[in-house]
Amino acid sequence: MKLRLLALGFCACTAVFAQTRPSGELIDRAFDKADADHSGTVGLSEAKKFGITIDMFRKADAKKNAALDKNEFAVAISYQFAWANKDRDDTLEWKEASMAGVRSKQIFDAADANHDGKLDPAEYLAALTAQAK
Ligand SMILES: [Ca+2]
Ligand SMILES: [Ca+2]
Ligand SMILES: [Ca+2]
Repeated sequence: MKLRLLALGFCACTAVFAQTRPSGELIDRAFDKADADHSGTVGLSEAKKFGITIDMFRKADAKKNAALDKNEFAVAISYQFAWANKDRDDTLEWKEASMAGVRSKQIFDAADANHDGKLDPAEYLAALTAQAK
């Protein structure tokens, strides 16, 4: 019985995790948009256009080859989210999101899928993807 409860608790956790963390599909879509020249990596100018700051780019560029592969790209996004999330509440309000590269309140509102006035990591990535050319 105790074990079953434990398993239930674990399932609830992973469900929340899956809901708020960007899915692989969301990352794929964002990466494809950010990699404007389809080179398979996101360079610094591509990252800047996507709204990733130089600092976050450098932090995430583990191989130090001035390009982000898909994993590094996801890391850069999560660094930027954590950096902008000054009150550490796991979501970005408009002021925080605007520091994290979300360019307009319209984009912010459109990406706020559950209409709570804040962006969770998945909504944040959706906002960056939506505004990318
Ligand atoms: Ca590229
Ligand atoms: Ca916050
Ligand atoms: Ca939201």
